[in-house]
Amino acid sequence: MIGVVEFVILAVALCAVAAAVAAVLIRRRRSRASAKAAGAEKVADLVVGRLADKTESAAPASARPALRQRLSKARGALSGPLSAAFDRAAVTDEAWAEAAEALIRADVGLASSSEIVAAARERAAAEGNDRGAALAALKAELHERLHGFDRSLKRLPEGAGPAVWLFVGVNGAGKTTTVGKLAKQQTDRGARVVLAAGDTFRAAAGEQLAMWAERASAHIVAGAPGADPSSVVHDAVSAAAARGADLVLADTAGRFHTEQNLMAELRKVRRVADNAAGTVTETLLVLDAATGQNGLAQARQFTQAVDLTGVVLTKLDGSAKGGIVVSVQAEIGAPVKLVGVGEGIDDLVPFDAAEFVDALFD
Ligand SMILES: Nc1nc2c(ncn2[C@@H]2O[C@H](COP(=O)(O)OP(=O)(O)OP(=O)(O)O)[C@@H](O)[C@H]2O)c(=O)[nH]1
Ligand SMILES: [Mg+2]
Repeated sequence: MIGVVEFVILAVALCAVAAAVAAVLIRRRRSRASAKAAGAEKVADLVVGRLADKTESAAPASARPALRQRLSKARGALSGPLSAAFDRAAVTDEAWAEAAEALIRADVGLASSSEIVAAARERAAAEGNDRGAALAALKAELHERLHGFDRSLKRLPEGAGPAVWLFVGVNGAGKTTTVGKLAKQQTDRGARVVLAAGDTFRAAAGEQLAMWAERASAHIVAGAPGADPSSVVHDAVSAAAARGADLVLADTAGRFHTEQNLMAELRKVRRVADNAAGTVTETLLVLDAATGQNGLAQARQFTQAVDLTGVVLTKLDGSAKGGIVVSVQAEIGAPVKLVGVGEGIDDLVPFDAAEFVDALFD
């Protein structure tokens, strides 16, 4: 038997133990709650971070990478070797030979590269003949060969019927994508645009163009698979005239440039487009910048068939061969009018010689 005193002592001890256990439990819960709060804060940071990333990726066109960034591969291929060539105590014959090699590697072409180096040597000699003078002379000579061309895309005066811009080129060069991007740019400027799905050769080509038409808010005229492309283009031009549209952008099928059928077909498309209610004011060769010297062979074939008015050089964003701008212009006598620098709808920009040369060198 325990007495009253012992009972009271036991009760007090039990209470003390219970209070201690309770205190420990409360402390633990508090620390878990504060850890949770800290975790929540971290999550919030991440979300804000991700939202910030999103905002950046959805930035307006003006905030997108400049041409210089898009041409980083081409710049690396040219400015690196040129800088190395003149990284010597004196500007030697060997340095100029290396410069010529760098230009040839960048696809400027053999003849143009030799001419540019010869002219740059003279220019640099008159300017002190040091590294700075040599690089500045090369840049100036490159610019000299590119500037001064009329690179505008011709439209017709109001009421003169629709202007037709015809896009030709080999498989996968970027014709359909270019038509889509350009349609968007033109409708954004208030032009009434009709797309002609002149590629009836590939089953999915019409659907691909229809998607671009939707994005660009342009009207599209397509034919049945296998239909005569010139009849589709004829219908598109008639529809454009009937609607009072300003512009018909005509996509065509891409096949090998050596195929006689394609060239005959393109000639017919061009003739029909010109004879209908519209006038062909641009015949643009769409050329993949990565095709290099083979691209020049293509350019020759197409210009014989359809009399090119200009070139759209696509995929310049992924190509080290920026020099093709010089050689293609020298080869066909028509300038590069537009360059493709990505797959997005806004990634087609007018070619600007000064901006281009700056982007390659600086
Ligand atoms: N990186 C990059 N890709 C591009 C550019 N232009 C087109 N492309 C891509 O190149 C591929 C072929 O483009 P298309 O427009 O289908 O080429 P196409 O000349 O119409 O091809 P065919 O109809 O088969 O003759 C697509 O994946 C495009 O997204 C560009 O400037 N840069
Ligand atoms: Mg196509």
